[in-house]
Amino acid sequence: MAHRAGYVNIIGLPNVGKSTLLNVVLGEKLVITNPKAQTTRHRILGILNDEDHQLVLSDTPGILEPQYPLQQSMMRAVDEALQDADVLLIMVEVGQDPDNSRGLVDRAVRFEGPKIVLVNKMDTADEPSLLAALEVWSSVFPQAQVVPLSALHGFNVDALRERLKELLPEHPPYFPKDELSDRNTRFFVSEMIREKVLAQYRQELPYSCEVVVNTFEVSDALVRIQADIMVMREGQKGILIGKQGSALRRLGTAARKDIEEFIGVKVFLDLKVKVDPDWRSDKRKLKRYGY
Ligand SMILES: Nc1nc2c(ncn2[C@@H]2O[C@H](COP(=O)(O)OP(=O)(O)OP(=O)(O)O)[C@@H](O)[C@H]2O)c(=O)[nH]1
Ligand SMILES: [Mg+2]
Repeated sequence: MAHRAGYVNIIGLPNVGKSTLLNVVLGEKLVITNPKAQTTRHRILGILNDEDHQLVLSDTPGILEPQYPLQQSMMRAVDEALQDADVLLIMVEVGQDPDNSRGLVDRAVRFEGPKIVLVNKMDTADEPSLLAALEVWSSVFPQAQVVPLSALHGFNVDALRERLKELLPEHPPYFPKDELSDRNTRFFVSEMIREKVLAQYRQELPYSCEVVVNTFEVSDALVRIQADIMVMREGQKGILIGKQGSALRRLGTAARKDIEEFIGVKVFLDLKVKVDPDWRSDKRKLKRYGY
């Protein structure tokens, strides 16, 4: 059998379940997910390999109207994913109104290759609203297959994975067959720390944070990691650290456990909080942080 390989890129509004889908298709918790919108800030590849297939899935940031340079970079990541997709997965959630999804619809209609609309979170809807959603999205994208899905509960995921393999073009692998992502361990470590910031703090604080891993040293059966959490204001630094450092300690413990599980060795994690008022808008800094 000829080898099949290709890029399957997931786009959608914030918080519809794109990252959850990438993880469940891979069968591995690779990317971070959270009930807050704008969890994903980069395009991240997750690679599913078997003997005859290489499915290169792209997670992307949720589509929004950018307000500052970080968000502009996030939208560039989306537009890049539209350029190289072999198959486009357009993810929406039950109850989403196409009229309030212009950024998504306008981008997706221009894509000429095979596309599938995934109506996610079907577990939250009754049958009439699910049927109505399928009908609405079929009229927006008459060329696309429209399928209901629950990424969280795995409903329809196996069928989707098999369908995607069929849609892949004949092509040799793009990446070594033992690779799971284009991103390195440091990247995933910084994301795991950021996930705990999203989980532990409210309102705009997570949106003002960036995590930078400065050192990652392997010594015997231990990895020593030093990372900075960047915030935009002094007040945010105080909140992040908490009374006598209690909040930061809780964050560090939670992040360390996830990192240990991810890399499979004991971790010593040293977190520092720094104030940098303009990291989200300074193009040079954004570049340094990988945006
Ligand atoms: N009920 C239900 N919740 C889901 C489903 N899929 C994802 N979620 C939840 O929706 C929230 C957002 O999921 P994410 O995967 O982070 O969404 P995203 O589209 O990647 O979000 P951004 O990165 O912010 O654009 C999380 O709380 C998920 O657990 C689903 O099928 N059903
Ligand atoms: Mg995401």
